[in-house]
Parts: sequence; structure tokens; C-alpha cells
Amino acid sequence: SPQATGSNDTYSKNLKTDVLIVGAGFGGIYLMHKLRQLGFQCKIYEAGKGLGGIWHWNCYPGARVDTQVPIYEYSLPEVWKDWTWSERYPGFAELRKYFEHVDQKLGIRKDVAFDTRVVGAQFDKPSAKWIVETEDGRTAKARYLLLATGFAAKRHFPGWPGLDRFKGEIHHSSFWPDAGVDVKDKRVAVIGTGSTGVQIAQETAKTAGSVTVFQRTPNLALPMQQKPLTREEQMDRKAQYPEIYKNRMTTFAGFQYDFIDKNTYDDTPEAREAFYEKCFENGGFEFWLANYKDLLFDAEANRAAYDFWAKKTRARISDPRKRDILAPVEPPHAFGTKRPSLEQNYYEMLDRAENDVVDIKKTPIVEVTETGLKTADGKHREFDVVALATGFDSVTGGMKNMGLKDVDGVPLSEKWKTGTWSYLGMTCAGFPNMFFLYGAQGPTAFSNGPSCVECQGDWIVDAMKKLRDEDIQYCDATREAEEGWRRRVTELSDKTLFPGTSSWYMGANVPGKPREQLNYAGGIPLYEQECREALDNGFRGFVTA
Ligand code: N01
Repeated sequence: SPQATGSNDTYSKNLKTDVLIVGAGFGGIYLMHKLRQLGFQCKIYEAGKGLGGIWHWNCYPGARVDTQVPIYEYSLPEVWKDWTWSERYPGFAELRKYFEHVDQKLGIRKDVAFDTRVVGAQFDKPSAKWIVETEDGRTAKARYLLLATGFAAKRHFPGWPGLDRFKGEIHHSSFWPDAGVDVKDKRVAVIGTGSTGVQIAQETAKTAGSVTVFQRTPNLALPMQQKPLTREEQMDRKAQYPEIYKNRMTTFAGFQYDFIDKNTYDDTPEAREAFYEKCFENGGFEFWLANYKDLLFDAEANRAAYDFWAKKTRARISDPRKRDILAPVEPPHAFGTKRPSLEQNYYEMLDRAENDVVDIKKTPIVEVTETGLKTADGKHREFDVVALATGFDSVTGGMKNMGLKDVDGVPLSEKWKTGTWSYLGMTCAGFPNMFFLYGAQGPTAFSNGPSCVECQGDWIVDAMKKLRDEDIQYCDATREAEEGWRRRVTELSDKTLFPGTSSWYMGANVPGKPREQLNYAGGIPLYEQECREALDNGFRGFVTA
């Protein structure tokens, strides 16, 4: 990865700044840029060695974004006007280059302290400042603390015995060695079939001797329909970008498309089939996020979509055993209530004789040995490389893991032990002058990342400007407002099919984690409206002084 080049005062042992931002991915960079324009002095603490957040960390084989460009980028004209991509869904290397381009345009790096992990932070009432501590003993004092740590900042390692015993190469997807791992002609195991597992499996299979996927839950993956892009076609389209970005914020998930204004059974079976075909053909998330509007609300409608998906997918797998594991006739869960991956020949690849899929719902992994993996049916399979694509303590894990304490010294990890409380998915009672984005109880995992951070980032920046204009030193959400927001998040989710599925959206992927909806399920436009109302009504739900 690019080496750290932040300027020296940013690394000061006793840093003083108006605003301390944690995280230099899409969110942190956006906040810094917008706040600088208003004259706020900002610094970023970043645990990694480079810009880009998840794209700094993610360099596993096949890592690429599942949202097409130009939807998956900043709406800032100074950034997009002379930037073009080589593919519709770019890979991590190109995304890293994009962040270098962003840095050239916005000059971010000079105010970032890289290799700087936050391990403690508490608001000091007398000075009305946040005091933030880093792992290597530095301290920062800031009027505002902004957390842009993403939803995947804490890895999830299942506790199989023997994980440290394996003699071959074993890596979690987000700790993949930057130099890569040689898989040529090797026996590769991929554990986990989320977006990451699917990408690792299909990419490593291009050179590996064999790939064996250990699947607990089938990924109801959709065709990516990847396509190369030329500079000319993108430059020709630039005049439409302002409109594209404006429209992006009017859709549920911050995409270029939205659910159609029709229910599944409004159409005849023929028309429905033709519509499903078109969504599949267009590729990407259209079969999910541009489907009938009752897809995520009505079990019967959802079943129709699942049956179409299963029919299309089963037709691609000739081996009957693999077919039933990968695309069972009975749905493993309602379609779209877990994140579908975008695949490129995933099913054809696993159908090949040298590759395999093991159903670890039936026969769980019980042990990692020196040479491979043992499952509950007593079988032992040998491997040279094991990829742990087992995901994250998503959404809340990162913020709970950085030593944050409220004004009375109660850790956030305590406050969120039995459930999550925030106000507007951007603030927490007892944590004055602290804002976060792309985290708990915001549109986070139900939206395109850049759309979500721009929506929340604009609100945070407007709130801070208002605080400054009105000479307010202290702004803290009330407990009542938090309770109300939690009820709102739950009520929106309860109307959908999401609660019926065990997913990381619901906190259900990590043993012992409270099961609750972690994301705001009302869509970006409604979310934006609710947050605006709080601001326009004199910081409704906050105590200010
Ligand atoms: O993680 P995941 P991820 N035993 O949690 C399995 C974003 N992202 O890294 O489904 C056995 O989705 C688990 O099984 P199950 C994107 O938003 C984006 O893939 O819980 N298996 C699951 O199959 C994504 O959703 C992009 O039954 C165990 C897998 O591990 C999010 O990041 C690319 C297990 C974890 O899947 C997270 O994706 C990559 C156990 N004990 C990621 N524990 C792009 O945009 C877990 N599993 C392309």
C-alpha cells in the first residue's frame, strides 16, 4: 500500500485541532473536505498506512466493488470531472488509484496521521474538548470528534480449535498480504460465502489447482455483468453527472435505480417473467433494488423472486449435489434479506470437477489441523491455503472497540452491550460533540456507501456550522431522543422481511451479539428528511449549551 506521508504536526504527541476525524476512507475524506471549506481545522487519525478505508485494507484476490461507477464515487465535480475507470465494477487496485486522485485534488494526506489507531476517547466537560488517545501514546484534543470508521472495522474469526496450528497459509480476507498469496496449482479452501468469499473463490479458481468452498448459507448471488469502459464514453457522459448524483439521493439505496412502483402480482405471470429477465440481464443489484416494491415486504412476492433466481441459477449447475447446496429449491431465507453478491461465473466454476462446495450447515467445521480442515462427519480435507471470508463484527464492532467513553466514563461497549442506542444514526447520548457516519442505525448497509456518507456527511457539516453560527459549545443527544430513534429503526425494519433472517444486518452473525436491526430501513430520502427536521427545529432531540 502507499506509504504514510502525513505531515509532522499531525503526528504531534499533543495534537490540538478543531476537529479530529477517525478514518480516512470515503466518509472521513468527505467530512474533512467539506469542513475545511467552512474554515474548520481538521486532522484525521487512520489506523492503516494509506487512504481509502476498506479499499486500503481489502486486497484479497478478486476484491472489487459491487456497485457500478459513477454511482460508487464522490459527487464532487473537482474529483469526477477528469477521472475515468477501466471497468463498470472496478477492482481494489483501481479504487486505490482513485483515492490517490482524490488526494491530488483535495490535498487530504497532509493532514492525516497514518498508522495511528485510536484506543481511547472521552469528552472532558470543563474544557469542552474530546481527549483522544492513540495506541502508541499520543494524545489529541479536539472540540469535535467525528467517527468515520466504516461498518467493517472489526474482523470476525470463528473460534475453531486449531486456527493457529495450520502449517499452510491462512488469512482473513481483510488481512490479506499486500504482496498476494501464490495459489498457482495449490489446494485452496474458502470459508464463508458472503460477498468476500464469492469473490475470493471465483478469482483464485483461475490459477489454483482446486477450490473448495465451505458454505453455511448459500449466497443468492446475481450476475455482475462486468463490462470494460472506455475513457471516451465516460467523458461523453460527464455532462449528465450532476443529474445522476442528484437522482442518486432520491432513491431508496442511493443508486441509479429504485424499486418499481408496482407490486409483484400486479403483473401477469408472463409480464413478471419478462421483468425478472430484464433485471437479470441488466445485472448488478437490479434484481434486488430495482425489483417490485413489495419484494422485501411480502413473503409470497419474495418467494416468486426466489423461484426465478433458483430456476436461473440451477440451470447453470450440472452436478445435482452441488446444485442443491448452492441453489436449493426451498429458499434458505427471503431473497435480498442477506446481501446478494455479484458473481462472475461462480456457479460454472464450482460445477467443475476439481472444485467443490461443502455444506457446513449440515457438517460444520470442527477443527483446523496442521494440514487442513475437519468437519463434523469426521472427514478431513487437506489444503495449502485457507481463506477466512468469515466477515466482521459488522456495524457496531468497530466503534465498540476503540475505547470510547461517555461523559461519566461509561464505555460505549457497555452502553451497547444489550442493544444499540443512537440518535439519527449519527450521535449518542452522553457523547457530546461527537458524530459518526456509515455506522449503526443509519442507512449504512442498505445503501451505496458514497451516497450514504454524503447524505450523513452533509448533515453533520450543516449541524457543525449551525453550532458555530449560534455559538453553541456543547451538543448532546437526549436519552429520550435515542429511545425514540431506536423505536423508529425497529418499527421500519419490522415492516420488512429482514428480521426473519439471521444476517449481519441483524447482528446475528457473531455469537452472543444482540439480535436487532442495525440499519435504518426507510431509505435515504426519508432518512434525510427525518434528520433535516431535527436540525431545522432547533436541534430537536439534543441538549445544547
Ligand atoms: O462477510 P459476510 P463478507 N462458520 O458476513 C460465514 C461488504 N463487502 O466479508 O451467512 C461457518 O457477508 C457466513 O455464513 P452465514 C458487503 O456489504 C462488499 O463477505 O452467517 N461460516 C458468511 O457466509 C458485505 O455484505 C464488497 O451462515 C461462517 C460469511 O462467513 C460485507 O462487506 C466485497 C461462520 C461471512 O460473510 C461483508 O462481507 C466484500 C462460522 N462460524 C464485502 N461465521 C463489494 O462491494 C461466519 N461464517 C464487492
